[in-house]
Amino acid sequence: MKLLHTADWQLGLRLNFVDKEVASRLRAQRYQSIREIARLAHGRAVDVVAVAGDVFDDNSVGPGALQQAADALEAFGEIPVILLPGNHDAATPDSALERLRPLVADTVIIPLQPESIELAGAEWLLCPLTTRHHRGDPTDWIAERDHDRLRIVVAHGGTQQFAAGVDDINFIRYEALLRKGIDYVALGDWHGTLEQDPRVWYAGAHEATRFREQDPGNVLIVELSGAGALPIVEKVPVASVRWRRETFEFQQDADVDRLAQRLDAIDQKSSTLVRLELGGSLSLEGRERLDALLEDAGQRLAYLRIRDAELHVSPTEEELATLQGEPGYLSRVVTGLQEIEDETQRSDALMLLYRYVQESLADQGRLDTHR
Ligand SMILES: [Mn+2]
Repeated sequence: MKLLHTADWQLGLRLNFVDKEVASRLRAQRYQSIREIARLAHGRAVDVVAVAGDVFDDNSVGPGALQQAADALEAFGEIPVILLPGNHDAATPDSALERLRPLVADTVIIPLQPESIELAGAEWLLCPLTTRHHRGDPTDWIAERDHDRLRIVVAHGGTQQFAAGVDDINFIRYEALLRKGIDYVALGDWHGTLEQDPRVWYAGAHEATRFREQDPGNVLIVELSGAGALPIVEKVPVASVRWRRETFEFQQDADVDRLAQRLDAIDQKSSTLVRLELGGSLSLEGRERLDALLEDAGQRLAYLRIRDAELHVSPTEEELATLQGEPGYLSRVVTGLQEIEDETQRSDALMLLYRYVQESLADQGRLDTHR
């Protein structure tokens, strides 16, 4: 038996922090990647595709999103596809998956209640969430093994106790579950690919949804040779949108050029989101060049998030001399600014003054040429 395990497609994801036009392009990409998954499923001759919850990002998705999902699902043809309701698309009265059902073929299986079904010679134990926050273990209805066929669980929820007190919501006690005689547990909820146990895996989101995720963008091809045998699990990357985290430290102004080269080396910029963490220090002029560079990069990348709280400006002697000019009011201002203790505030204030002085010098130049 060969299974393609995927999860957390989060179709309809809004991506509110991204420019509107880009966000709609990235949303479309989530459907397009489903067609890639279907191509892989046919190429590897898988018997069943299981999507372990959060097919939709939200139950409130409209008819357009439902139709796009239905159209993408056509690509699986005769291969059975299980779409499990997760916490984002729980089988509540407003269930998006329930509304999807009339739009898709009979080969698409949408369990709205916990149930055991026979498919491709195996028993499938489907554990949909029927409420967003299920108090308890969504797999606890599963009985002990009483046959020699494969037993595969498809469920959505957490397996690690992150904080005391909240760990009983959608919480899967996988060790107890495995003791009931389970060959493979296909999980969703955690957006990175993660092996919890040789028989218990998170496939992760097929396309990332945020920068913090660890190793998203894959699906799993799972081979199960028979009841009791350990599964052979292969991770296959499918994402077409990249989310990159970069850090960069400035020691001198010339480093701005190094950063420019590094940003330029990113391929497929229009479908790459970058979170850039900056540190170190630059002169006022260096910071000005950096800002121009970042503005340009931000327009060419799908999205650029800048974290620069640890980047400070330290004016050169020349810059200070230019700012201070003749002894007088401005000179006293600059001296005052340099005494600001908070590094971020001092940097911001000096940059502001620097830009003001640059602009006023430029105006002066324009006036001079008109004379
Ligand atoms: Mn999810």
